[in-house]
Parts: sequence; C-alpha cells; structure tokens
Amino acid sequence: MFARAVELIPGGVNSPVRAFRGVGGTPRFIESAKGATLTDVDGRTYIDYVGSWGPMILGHADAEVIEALREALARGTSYGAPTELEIEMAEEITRAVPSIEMVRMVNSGTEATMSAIRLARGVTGRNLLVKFEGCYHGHGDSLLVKAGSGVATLGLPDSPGVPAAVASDTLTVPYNDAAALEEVFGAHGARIAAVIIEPVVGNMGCVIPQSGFLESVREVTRKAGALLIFDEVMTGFRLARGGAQALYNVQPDITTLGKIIGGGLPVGAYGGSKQIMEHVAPAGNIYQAGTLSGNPLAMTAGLTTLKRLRDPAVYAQLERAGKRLCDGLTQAARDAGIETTTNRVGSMWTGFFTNEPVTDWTSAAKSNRATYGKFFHSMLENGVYLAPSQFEAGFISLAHTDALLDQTVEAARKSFQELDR
Ligand code: KE4
Repeated sequence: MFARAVELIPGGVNSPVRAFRGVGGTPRFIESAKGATLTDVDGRTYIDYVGSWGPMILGHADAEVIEALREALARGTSYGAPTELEIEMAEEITRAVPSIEMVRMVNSGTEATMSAIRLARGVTGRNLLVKFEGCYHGHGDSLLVKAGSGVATLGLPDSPGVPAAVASDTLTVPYNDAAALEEVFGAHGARIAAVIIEPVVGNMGCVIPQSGFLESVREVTRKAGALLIFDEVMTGFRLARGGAQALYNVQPDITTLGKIIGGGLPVGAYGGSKQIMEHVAPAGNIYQAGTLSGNPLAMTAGLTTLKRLRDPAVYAQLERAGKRLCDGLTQAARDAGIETTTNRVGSMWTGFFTNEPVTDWTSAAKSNRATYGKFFHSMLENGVYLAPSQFEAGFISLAHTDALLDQTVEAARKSFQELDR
C-alpha cells in the first residue's frame, strides 16, 4: 500500500509525521480502531497512544459518538447555513473556557491560529508576532519561521515558499526563557501584535512551563499592549475542561482550539472576549470564512465528546492513568539501565532518551533519536503504537484500562531490555 501511496500522494501520506521519517521503516496502514486499539490492514492490533494526535480522548469509535453521527447523517452532511448545533457548541466552549466569551468555528488548528494572528494584527494595528522555538501552531506562513541569528533579530523562513518579508515579521525566542522575551519586547515591544504559545508544549515532545513562566508572558504582553494567544489546539479539553489556562490560572486574550472539540472530525476554533471577537467579519471587518466551518457532523461528534468531558471525574481518571503509565515506563527503563526523562501533564506525555531535564528545544534536541527509533519499532512489534517521532506527545484516552496500561509497561520492559546500550 505504501508503494502505491507514494506514487499518488507526496511522501505517501496526507500529513508528514505519518510517514515514519522520524523513526524509519514503513508506516502501518490502519483498517479500523475501537477504544484504545488500532487494527492495521494485516490484522495486527496495537494499543494506540497517538489517538489521532489528540482528538480521541474518549477512545476510538466511541458508541455514543458513532450513534450521534449516525442520526446526524440521516439529516444531511452540510448545509452552509447556520444551525442550532453551532450555538450549542459555542455555549459548550464559552462555559468551559472562561476567557472565551465568543468563538468562531473553523476546520483545522492551522486555520484557527492563522485567523487568531490576523485578528490580533487587525485589533492592535501592529504586525510583529512572537513565537517560541519548538512550538508548532500549524503550517501558516507566519509560523513556518526559524529564529534569526540573535534573539531580537527578525525571523527567517523555515520552509521554501515562505517569503522573507513574511518571516521577518515573526520573532522566535526559546521556551521557558522569560529574559529572552523581555529582550524582544525591549527592542520591538511597541510593534508586537501578539505572542502565540503552546501553554504546555506537545510539539517538541511534551515540555512543561516552568513556575512563573506563563505569568511572565502574560505580564510582558499586557504591559506592551500586545495580545496573548494561547494555542490550546492540543491542550484544550485535554489537560482540564478549561484547558491549560484553567490548570495554570493564566488568562490569554485569544485561545485557539481544535482536535478534541471535533471528536475526530475536521475542526478548529478561535475565541476571546466579545470586545476582541466582535472585530471578526461580518460583525467587524477582519475577514475570515470557511465553507464547512461549524458543519453538522463535526459539531455532533464534538458536542457528544465535550458533554462526556463535563464530568470532572474524567480528568482524575486521565491523571491516574498518566501517572500509572509513566511511573511504569520510567521504572522499566531504569531497570534496564537506560536513562530517560519523562515530561507529563495529565494524559499527555513524552519520554525523552536523554538524562537531562527537557525544558526547551535545545534540551529536547539532545535526545537520542536513533534510540527512540529502535524503541518505537520494538514497541510496535510488541503491539504498542507510540508517536513515530521523539518530538511528539503521547496521549492516553478514557478507554485505556489499567490492564492495557500495565500491558504497555510490560512491553516496554522487554523493549528496553532489547535496546543495545
Ligand atoms: P491542524 O492544522 O493539524 O489541525 O492543527 C495544527 C496545530 C496547531 N496547534 C497545535 C498546538 C498543534 O499541535 C497542531 C497540530 N498538531 C500536530 C501534532 N504535532 C498534528 C499532527 C500532524 O501534523 O499530522
């Protein structure tokens, strides 16, 4: 199948990370999924910790979600006109996330962050954007930018096709480095429209904000009149019903969401105060649109998922599962004499093959990618499907029973033993 796919689809995949280039080998083609389990086209089953990169927090093919979709399908798939479902989704999100008084649905996390950045630039009348090295916010041109030579120097394209003129409006600073952010604001503060950040990072592997860091980002943006965008596409409804901003009690001006709020169907959203969101067309003049935005199927799958997440017990369960798994994995590695650093918040985690703390991209990049690749394939052979890259987060769902978590730890015990030191 992969040989056929590479003839017709760039790299044989519709999103690069799926091609296994971070770990080598041939990607598995998936036939079906149920609960915590994936089944590939050869009939092999795996305990899944990718969960479609975050959305599948209830587990795959959740009976209630499938039933709700079945009923919705009978009423058609898309109207291109407003529906009550979109009001219910907006009510669900605004009730769950205090900083969001008004929200616009889009169709991907990329659309959400692109729109949030345009909104921030339109509202402030400023152009510069600040992001953090190692954070990923989708593939919008302003975000495919790498750091210039010095912290306060303007950004450079991180992909062909991104004009230098666009990249130079983005500045990049190291994560967890409040001093570097202060320096950037000292040099450019009055021109900065927004800072965009993953409040808990998933995209360099899981990296946790150090104490006071998010508060310092909030303070420096407030003082300079720049907007703070929390990109909670991954952390929204994952770490808490109110997202990372509820967990760390830091309120951004704009929040982007995605993944979980679509229950596995294409979705994204951005929201904030009414005062800010009323600038978005057609209420205001900052343009953004989308054929399938708020489509009835994604709203149905998303709402069914979010209603199940109203029960605070689910986050206690996800925390217990995360601790059980990661304590087990760490012990299994240690028993095999292998040093790992594990960063975890709730049901989102990464085990890095390094013996140093991982607090930013520089420290994450020191991890041993070759060892991770060997571990990944050994676990795959042992029936466990981890993220096919050292620099991604793993996700546990409500369908991951203690038995499956313990089975995963046993598989890891074998895999760690197999790793040549
Ligand atoms: P999408 O456009 O892929 O829906 O969302 C982009 C995005 C925005 N913000 C954050 C914090 C994200 O994690 C993402 C997408 N995450 C990746 C996982 N690293 C999706 C997987 C993929 O690219 O295939």
